[in-house]
Amino acid sequence: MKAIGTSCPYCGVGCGLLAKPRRDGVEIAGDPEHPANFGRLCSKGAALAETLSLDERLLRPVSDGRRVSWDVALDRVAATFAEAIAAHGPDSVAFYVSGQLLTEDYYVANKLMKGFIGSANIDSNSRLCMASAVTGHRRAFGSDTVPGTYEDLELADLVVLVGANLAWCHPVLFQRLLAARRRRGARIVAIDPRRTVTAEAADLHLALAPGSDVALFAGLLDHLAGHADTAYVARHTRGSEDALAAARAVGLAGASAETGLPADELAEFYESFAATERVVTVFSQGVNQATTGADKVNAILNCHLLTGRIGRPGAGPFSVTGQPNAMGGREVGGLANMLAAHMCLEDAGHRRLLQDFWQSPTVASRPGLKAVDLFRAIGDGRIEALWIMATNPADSLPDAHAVDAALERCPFVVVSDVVRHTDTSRHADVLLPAAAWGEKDGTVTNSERRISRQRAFLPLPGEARPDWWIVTEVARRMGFPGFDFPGPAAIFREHAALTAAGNAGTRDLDLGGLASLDDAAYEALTPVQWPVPAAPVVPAEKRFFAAGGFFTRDRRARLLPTPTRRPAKLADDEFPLVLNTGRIRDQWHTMTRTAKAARLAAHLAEPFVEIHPRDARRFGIRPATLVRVQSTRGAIVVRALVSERQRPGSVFVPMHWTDRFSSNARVDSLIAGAVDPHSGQPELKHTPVAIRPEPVVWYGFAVSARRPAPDAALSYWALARAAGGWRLELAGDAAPADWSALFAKLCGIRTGSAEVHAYRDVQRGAHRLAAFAGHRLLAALYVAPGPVSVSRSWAVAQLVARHDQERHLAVLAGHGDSGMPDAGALVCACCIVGVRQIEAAVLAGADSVEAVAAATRAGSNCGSCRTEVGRLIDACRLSKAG
Ligand SMILES: Nc1nc2c(c(=O)[nH]1)N[C@H]1C(S)=C(S)[C@@H](COP(=O)(O)OP(=O)(O)OC[C@H]3O[C@@H](n4cnc5c(=O)[nH]c(N)nc54)[C@H](O)[C@@H]3O)O[C@H]1N2
Ligand SMILES: Nc1nc2c(c(=O)[nH]1)N[C@H]1C(S)=C(S)[C@@H](COP(=O)(O)OP(=O)(O)OC[C@H]3O[C@@H](n4cnc5c(=O)[nH]c(N)nc54)[C@H](O)[C@@H]3O)O[C@H]1N2
Ligand code: SF4
Ligand SMILES: [Mo]
Repeated sequence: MKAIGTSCPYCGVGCGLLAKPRRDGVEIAGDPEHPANFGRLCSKGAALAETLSLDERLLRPVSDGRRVSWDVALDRVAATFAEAIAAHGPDSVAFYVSGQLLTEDYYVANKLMKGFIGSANIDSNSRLCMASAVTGHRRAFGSDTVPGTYEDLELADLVVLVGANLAWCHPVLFQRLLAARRRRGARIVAIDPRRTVTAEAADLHLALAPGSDVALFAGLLDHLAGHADTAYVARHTRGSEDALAAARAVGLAGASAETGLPADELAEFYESFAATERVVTVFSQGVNQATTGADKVNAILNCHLLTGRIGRPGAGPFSVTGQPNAMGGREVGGLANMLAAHMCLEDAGHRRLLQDFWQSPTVASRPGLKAVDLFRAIGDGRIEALWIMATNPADSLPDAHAVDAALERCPFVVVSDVVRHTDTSRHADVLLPAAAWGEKDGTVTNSERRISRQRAFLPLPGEARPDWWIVTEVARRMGFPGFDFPGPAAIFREHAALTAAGNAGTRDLDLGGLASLDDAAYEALTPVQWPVPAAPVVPAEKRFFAAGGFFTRDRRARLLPTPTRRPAKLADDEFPLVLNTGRIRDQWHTMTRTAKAARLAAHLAEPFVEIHPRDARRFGIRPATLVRVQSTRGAIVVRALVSERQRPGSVFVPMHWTDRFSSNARVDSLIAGAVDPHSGQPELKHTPVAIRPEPVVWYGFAVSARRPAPDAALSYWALARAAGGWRLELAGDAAPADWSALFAKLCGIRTGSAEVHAYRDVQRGAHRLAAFAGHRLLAALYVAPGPVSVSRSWAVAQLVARHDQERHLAVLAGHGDSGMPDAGALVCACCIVGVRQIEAAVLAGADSVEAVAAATRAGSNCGSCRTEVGRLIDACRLSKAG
């Protein structure tokens, strides 16, 4: 069969893929022609084929826990929303949507809420992600415009990465940047409190105090006062005097005091910025997710505006988007304070234009509730009906326990998802089965404003339906005209036409040139960067603002004074450490899809807290033991990862683990949910916490062919896929009366159908049990008083090995004496290469990342692990030297 061109459902880099359905599955490869990735993929993209199975999928509508037909489910949703609106008004209902919807899905959801229900209560998980960037852009440019393109990262001589762990979160873009640096030499500066893999690859790492970015960039602006592009500033901007005055009050000394960075380190950065024409500043969640997020953004934009370094090849500020369609969501206005097509809610002319275009009874004129406030309103009983689409707020919103309580209290909760069981769907009255990636059609827009098609290459399974269809069916059942779309192409045409309506160069987003695509042209659409006006006067510009032309009334940009402010809550005696949260390389958000791929679980298989050795000593925490992390809002229990890369005084916990995969590791249950006053984006990277050892008396590790059923009586558990089955970490605060009974219950071993071997070392307090059915290992459990030292990859390999009597004993012994080499913890997820294999290659003489790649293939595909490989080479050298 022919390969079908589509795009990746994960990050905002928006890589193009080729999907080739085969008899035994689907083959996924990078699309060599796609201008985002030119054929490259990262570990998550490369593992997509392993996430497509239908197990755990939601395939039928469910109402009050029972399977129902689509008609019954849709009628109930439409009737309940209509009743709530009739009884309590349009603001008594809300949609909470996602940057993972396709543009067409998003467009109809926004149209229904703002144009027909008549409320602006539609907000998105983009509030947790891009809101501060949107606010910063609109305050400075008069529009939510990302001026540059990916190519700029390759053309720049200085790339500043602020609060962006690009190596793990935008891996293909990072690989493009590193390749360009190798080719033509460029300097990379990373600004992040942690020494991330990105920071390690940088030429300079500024490990600033958490939350101090405004001061750092105010100091830079002050330094740049003598390097301004005076012509650009005079012709195209306003506000530089006030911004510079505020920056002068900070200065180098203030920046050094606030960031905790030595003045000479800062000065080195400031001078290289001042001396380099081609500078790109890339920023992400270390900037946006803060109560000072919008000001951080403007502090960065100020520096580029003052020097006129914007919209030119290799120069500009660059907000990278997280989700595959964060940008598309902003285009259709899917946030509570925006209208469709980059129009403004506050602008009566825009509202009139929209109402005329939609022929709708109304258009919302007041901003709706932003995500965090929306869930507070739900908790207070102010929302009668809520519809959640393509997001998992019980895990990803701050104050997660309060979110649970709010969802329980809400009279009517609808969830559209692709997965049957999530922490959010457990609160739903109605569950609607959405078509997943690979089954649905539409468009997404990536970080560089490039619109790409997602195409179906699989049939719709069960009764799953695309999100746009679900929304339009409900709209029609509510009696609204304007939702009779035969398919996504027709929705896209309407969206494109709206962006051009009454535009005439007054709005940045103009897709007029795509408004009359027929179905065949839509089907064949190749990646295209906007703007795409109907009649381009000059050859379409790839970048914005090199010659001004901002979207404020006077067409000038604004520099804003950004006085420094501290985060909402600082560490104190009771909560002495600052909790930072974020992502790991191989998982996507709440793991509903990436957790299906065994190789993605092999990199980091457990929730953890990264702690600096000094803090670990101070709080009595030994490596690999369990730690309780406590805040004013809640507590979680996770594994200690003691590491020099962490900043003393701060700890880091990944955002990914949910109640589906661990006993108690939802990090958002610790976060209070203070928001930026301008953007409404919550402070997700700065929560005061306390840590202490979790009192457990035994630790366990199990592998099992069947999905284990961990028990609430355990102090801790974490579950992950493994080749041929599952792996489970566990721990308890009291020894069970009967280890065999615990083992049988955990791993579903039925007496009589399995041969169980047990081994006990009373002196060491160790227990080992293994169950076999003939040549097959069903499950094995290793228990010790401290963290279990059995090699995980070896144990996992036993699940698919053939076993005879002798090897039964080897399994119990917990080591492979049968010639099966132990690969160690996985480093390269693309080519499945472990730590031990890399160490062996280094000992055999491979002394560079390239040599290791030649010997083991590690790092030869997406390259995301190359920094880790480099670190291993250094470590081996050190240990050889020592
Ligand atoms: N593997 C993977 N990739 C992803 C995702 C995923 O789930 N997994 N999700 C996607 C999404 S939706 C998003 S939004 C992006 C996010 O991409 P990133 O923003 O790069 O990722 P994060 O890990 O959330 O945070 C980035 C960094 O901000 C740092 N930071 C914390 N506080 C501060 C501070 O005060 N100042 C500065 N300068 N830095 C700080 C953190 O230490 C962290 O290293 O990733 C996208 N890509
Ligand atoms: N502490 C902390 N919290 C954070 C962050 C952080 O850095 N730290 N980051 C924040 C950010 S930037 C983001 S973007 C959010 C992400 O947080 P979420 O959006 O909550 O995370 P996901 O796991 O991506 O949730 C997507 C859901 O949609 C479902 N889904 C997948 N495809 C489809 C589809 O086609 N249709 C439908 N209807 N459903 C689908 C998935 O199964 C899943 O349940 O988390 C935020 N929360
Ligand atoms: S970098 Fe990776 S996750 Fe992001 S779009 Fe490309 S393949 Fe997908
Ligand atoms: Mo995000």
